[in-house]
Order: sequence, then C-alpha cells, then structure tokens
Amino acid sequence: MTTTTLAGLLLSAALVTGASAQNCELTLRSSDTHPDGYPTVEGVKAMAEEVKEKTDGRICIEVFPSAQLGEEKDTIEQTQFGVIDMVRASFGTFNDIVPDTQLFSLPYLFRSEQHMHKVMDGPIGDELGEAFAEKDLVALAYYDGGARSFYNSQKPIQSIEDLQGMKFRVMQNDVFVDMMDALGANATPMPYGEVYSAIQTGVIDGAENNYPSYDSSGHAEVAKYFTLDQHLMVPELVAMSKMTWDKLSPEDQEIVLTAAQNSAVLERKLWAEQEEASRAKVEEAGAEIIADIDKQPFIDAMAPVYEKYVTTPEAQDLVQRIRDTE
Ligand code: GTR
Repeated sequence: MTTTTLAGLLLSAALVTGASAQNCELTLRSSDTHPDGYPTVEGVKAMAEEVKEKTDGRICIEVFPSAQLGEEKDTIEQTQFGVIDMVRASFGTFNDIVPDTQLFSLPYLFRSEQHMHKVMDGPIGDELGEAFAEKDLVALAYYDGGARSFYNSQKPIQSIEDLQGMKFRVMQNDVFVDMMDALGANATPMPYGEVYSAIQTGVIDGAENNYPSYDSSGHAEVAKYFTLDQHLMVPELVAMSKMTWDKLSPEDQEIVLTAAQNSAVLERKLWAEQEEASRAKVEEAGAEIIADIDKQPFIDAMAPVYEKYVTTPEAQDLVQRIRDTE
C-alpha cells in the first residue's frame, strides 16, 4: 500500500470516529475482562447500540474488552468511584465488595442455568439490586456465565480423591477458597489474567471455569484435562457506577435499564451457542473432557461451606427461597 493511500485511509477513519464521537454528549466507558466476540462483550455492545439509537446518539457506551481497563476486581472498585462508568463481571469477583453476593456463589446452589435465570429475574434479583446500590453500584442486568468446572495440566480427575493436594486458581474471594479446602485441594486466589502463565509455569496445577472462558483464555492449551463436575453456577452482572447513573435524567435511566435488560436476553442466547461452540473447539484441539463423573460426593463435600456462610436466619431463608424457586 502506498503512503498516500494509507494516509487517506487514516484520515477517513479519523473523520468517521470524530464524527460519531462529536454526536455523543456523554460517552460511558464499560469494562470487560473477556475479548471481543465473547457473549458478555457482545451483550454490552448490543446494549450500547440500543442506547445510542434511543437517545438519538446522545449517549454512547464504549466497551473496552480484554481487561484493557484492568483486572476485574480493580475495575469494580473504579466503577464504584466513577472512574469507569460500567463493568461486566462475575458475582465471584463482587463477593468481598458486596457480601450479599456470597450466598449466590455457593457451590451447587443453582440446579441449572434456567433455575439461576428464574431466581435472578424475580424478586430475589431485585432485592439484591439494593445491596449493590448500597455499594454505589447500580445492577442493570444479570448475565449468564454457565457452570464452572475444574481443569488441570496434570491428570484426568474423576473423583474428589484425585483432587487431593492439587493447586487450583480460584477467583479472589473466601467462599471459593473454602470450597477448595472442603474438597481437600489448595486454593490460589489470583486475577484471571495471570492464570495462563501460572498454569504454564507450574505455579498452579489448574483452575476452574466454564467452557467459553476455558477456550477464549487459552487455558485449554496448557491444562487439557477438563472434569465436568459443574460445581459453581455464578451469575454475572452488568453494573453502572451510581455516580454516572445519578447524572442521567429519569428518561435516560429508563432507556439504559431497558437496553441492559434486553441485552441480557441476547447474551443468554449467545451464551448457549458459545458453550456448544467452545466445547467442540477445545475437544478438537485435544482437550480431554471427563464428563462421566458422580457429582453427589462433590455436592456432599460442600456441607462445611454452607455451614460457614449460611448462618443467620436471613441467609437460611434466602437459600431456601432460592432452592424453592421452580
Ligand atoms: C469468567 C467470568 C469472568 C471472570 C472469570 C474468572 O467465567 O465471566 O467475569 O470472573 O471467569 O474466573 O476470573
């Protein structure tokens, strides 16, 4: 390509960007740890489209994928302080910041993704919104994050006995550390972005996640044994900074909320497709999926975790209400 053509292209690109940026009276920055194309990223992008359209281009949401704005925990804190306007993250990372999310991160609490959606879309999800608000976060929509399972670089894990003494990365919160203790394994809490090299260099034996993350993070390349024990089903959240929210008119708040909720419908659809696609992809690339395992011993082993976290009558009541949701 000649310099003239390249310069011409750059100029027109600048004009296009400039033109669209000029129309935006307000540009909101939204963070995601996942790369472009991942269901959560595409969900927030669809939300951005709807908001832009309904505000005649006044409000623009720019999604920064691949942890460009930082690791999840940092970006949640930055959202609380209004440095970032929005964040999409797993409840697991919110646990220390919004303790009410802990109960939603208990192993084997949700029976299925449908059960999780039913709970989050009903009164329980609304009540939890208040807990986020107290921490300067506005819960806009609950996304799907599927079921998380263990994977490692060492051996096929068929049972709890196989996990004994192995080292697994978990998200940075106590519930997951206690979960690993209950299983007789060692937990190493660390940010998502550090997991690949930690497995590669043998600092840890493995981690736990859903198929799409196992695939898109490249973890499948360094930890080929994936055991489908599905110990965790953790909702994911799209949250807005309370500071940003308060700057919006009630009409714009309504537009933003509706767009977020519509995006959850899309994200859940994309999620189901991505789970299938990622499973096929990792298998093709040589991952060994251990699907035929007895989950009951894993479920039974979690009793101490429930004893530790479900202590107050309120917590017991909430867990019961979640279980009773049909
Ligand atoms: C993914 C989740 C991310 C992040 C990651 C992790 O499944 O979508 O938000 O929490 O897991 O394990 O840190």
